[in-house]
Amino acid sequence: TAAILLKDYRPSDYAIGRVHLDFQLHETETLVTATLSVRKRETTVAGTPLVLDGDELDLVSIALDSVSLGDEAYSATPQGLTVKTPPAAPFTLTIVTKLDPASNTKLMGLYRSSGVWCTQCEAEGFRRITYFLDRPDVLSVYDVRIEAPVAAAPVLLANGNPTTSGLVPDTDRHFAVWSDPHPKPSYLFALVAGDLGVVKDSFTTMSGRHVDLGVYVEHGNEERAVYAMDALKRSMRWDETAFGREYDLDVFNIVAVSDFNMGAMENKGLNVFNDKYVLANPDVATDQDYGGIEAVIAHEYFHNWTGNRITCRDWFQLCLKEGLTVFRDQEFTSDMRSRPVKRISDVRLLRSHQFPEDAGPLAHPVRPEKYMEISNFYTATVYEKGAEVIRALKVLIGDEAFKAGMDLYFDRHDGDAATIEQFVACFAEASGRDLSQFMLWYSQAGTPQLDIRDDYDGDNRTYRLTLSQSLGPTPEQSEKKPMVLPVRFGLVGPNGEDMLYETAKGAEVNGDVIVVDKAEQEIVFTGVASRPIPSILRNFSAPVRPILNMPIKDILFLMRHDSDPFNRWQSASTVAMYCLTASTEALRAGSSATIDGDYLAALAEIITDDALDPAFRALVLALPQEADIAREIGSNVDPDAIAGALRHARRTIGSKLGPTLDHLARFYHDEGAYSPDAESAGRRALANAAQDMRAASGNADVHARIMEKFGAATNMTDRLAALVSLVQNGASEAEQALGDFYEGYKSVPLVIDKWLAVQAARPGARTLDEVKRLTEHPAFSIRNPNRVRSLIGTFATANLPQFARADGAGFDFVADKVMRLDDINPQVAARILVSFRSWRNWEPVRQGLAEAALKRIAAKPNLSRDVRDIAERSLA
Ligand code: HT7
Ligand code: ZN
Repeated sequence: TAAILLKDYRPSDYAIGRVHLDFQLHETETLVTATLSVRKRETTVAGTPLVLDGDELDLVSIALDSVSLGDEAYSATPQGLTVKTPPAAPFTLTIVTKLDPASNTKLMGLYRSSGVWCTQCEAEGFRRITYFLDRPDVLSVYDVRIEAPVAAAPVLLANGNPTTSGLVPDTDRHFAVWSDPHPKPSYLFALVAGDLGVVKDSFTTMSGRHVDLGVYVEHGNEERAVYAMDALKRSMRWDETAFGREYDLDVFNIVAVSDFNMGAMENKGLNVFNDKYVLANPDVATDQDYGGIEAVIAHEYFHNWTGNRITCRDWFQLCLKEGLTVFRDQEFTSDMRSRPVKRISDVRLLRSHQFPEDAGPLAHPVRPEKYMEISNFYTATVYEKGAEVIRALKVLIGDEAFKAGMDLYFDRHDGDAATIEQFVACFAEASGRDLSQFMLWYSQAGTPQLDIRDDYDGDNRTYRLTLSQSLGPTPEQSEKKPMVLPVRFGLVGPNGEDMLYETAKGAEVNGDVIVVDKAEQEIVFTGVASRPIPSILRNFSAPVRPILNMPIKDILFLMRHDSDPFNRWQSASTVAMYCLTASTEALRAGSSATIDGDYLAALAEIITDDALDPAFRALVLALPQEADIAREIGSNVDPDAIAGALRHARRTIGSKLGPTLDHLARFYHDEGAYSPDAESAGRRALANAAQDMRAASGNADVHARIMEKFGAATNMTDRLAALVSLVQNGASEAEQALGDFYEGYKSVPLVIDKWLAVQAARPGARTLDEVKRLTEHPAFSIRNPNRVRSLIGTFATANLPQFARADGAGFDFVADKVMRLDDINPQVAARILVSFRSWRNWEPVRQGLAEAALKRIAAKPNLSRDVRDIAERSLA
């Protein structure tokens, strides 16, 4: 199959103004009758064939203006339908297709999950339901009639507002009709039919519109949907106050399903969710789960404006809705919780997921220009870097102009299928700034490196800051141009406060932002009383990789004193990384690991500083992970040496700061009733981080104490934290705890996911056999994406020493599973395969083994387009 190119975009020849869909749902098969109002576009030559997309479709009949089409008038395959010479005047096309949702294991189109009929149409799933112009720039008004057995599907839902419903006389069936007045692309279509429980509520919008809200879940889970409902109402209010955006239908429904390829889907008025992002109570959900639910509920709701009312012209513009909606959900969480803690968490996620993507064979621009399979472009680059680019734009033009630009965008493009150029033009207009160089953020792949050097001249009281940017080659992009980097900064004086200066020359400096837009810039500050320590890239103002060239003692100073919480955390992380990479090198050279005493002292100071938010302190205590260290080292990576260095650092901190950690674990351990709010979650995070570091000391009494806490825990956050500490730190109680956990939660699949993940991440050579055994466990199913991600995904991404074993057995296991999954669910298979992407960074033996595994996958007969695309790009 040929690649799709952005430069080949052209509008469709035909428009489809109205769509009427009739679904006849039966246990054995489903008949779909699609009645399409088709109109030739003005510029289309009369008689131009109408070419509709399909995917594995079975055509039953086709009629044009109610007259059956003869064989000579059309051609149809499972992959498409062409009406050879359509009339020049508007016409109606009636297409009947037959589907078998129960055998749809790809979970795209119409499928069944635990007996519930549900759909997933983004990006190209609608074409698995009926033949259509399945592209985001074809906007239609939909009416949907669903007919199903009353017993199997008492609940019948679709997009828009409900109109009529009733029993079908003389049958065991009923029907419901839904109408969505807002023109939408086919990827936002949704239908759900099943026997579901519901939590109902309502919301009054800022203009007084009454909206009925429903969260549908499996019977018995209603109480676990209450938090999701609360998050929904908070999201609706926040979008009104923060962005002036109001909801626009009479109902808003959310349905939780247990088989889902991604996190959730923003279908108009009918969001469908992976149940992981809906269901929560303190017994089964952790603080992290509550945070995830709040963020994903908000994200999908915010799509109503950024994605649904203003959609994408084509899939290359995916970041138009995803980057912007991630930015919006990040802002929501920052307002609901702690802004600095959210910023640090988001940057950690960006570094762990997006930086490796940008540095490897799968690198692509935030707006790609070419794809083989669009499902493979729902990436951290499109989502997370896409959000970072918008955040950088806000820093560059300022809050006021950013707000004016957003208002202009909503005003001007409501109802459009828009492009990134149109989006950025709104900010150029609102700010009066030429943003053509800024557009490079959308077209150049890779993470820019920002090299920082400085020099202080005491005699003249001048301080010189030299900032140079560079961007290495990425696939199909060898030459790069300098970008616009808004660099937030401060010059930190000896008392820890920011110093004043008289003038700054050599670059545009707006308040505390330096605008770097050339390959190298020297900024000269005058009137600087003494040598400052530069605090650069405060709040991570642009998605770049800073190279500090600073002595450790200066970074330690920032760790203790920087007024910017992000850079305080960053400095702690930089020093820890320095120690860990040095130790890794030492271990490989046959000497021993060490840890800087000054770092230990600064760490102790921060974690015991009661003036600081406990959640922030927990983040400072969380050391870089194995994958972070591997990324920092970059090439010739030996994961065993990294694991050794990390073990040593944790063991040293765990014993040297023993009493401090014990105190924190005790003091911040909450005995009261559980509340998922950010402050309580922060206290638990600090207590559990301290407990975990303490457990790393290997002290048997500590392990015994944690085992007690495991048994006595009154919420899942503390129980899981104890289990992880026991298993990760090789406690003799680990086996018992794992067994108890399984017995306690075997009826709750989402908790079993945690049980699977803890075992997949377990250190030690026995883990691979254990993971293999677990793939045969009754709790595991290769058909359920959550189970697959928890067991196989965790093994491949969160257990580097075992995934990248020196004997290649870890690579082989994951490759085997990818090939098996390829026949069942190619999207999930391709996502798991992405874990190989940094294979060229391993030391030569592992590199060879990983390459062989990738080649074995690439050679599999009937490989899906999804997996082929990832395998081939990884090997290129
Ligand atoms: N917009 C949604 C994307 C999505 C998706 C994409 C491909 C295959 C399955 C999928 N399920 C959901 C999710 C979001 O970003 O909001
Ligand atoms: Zn999204």
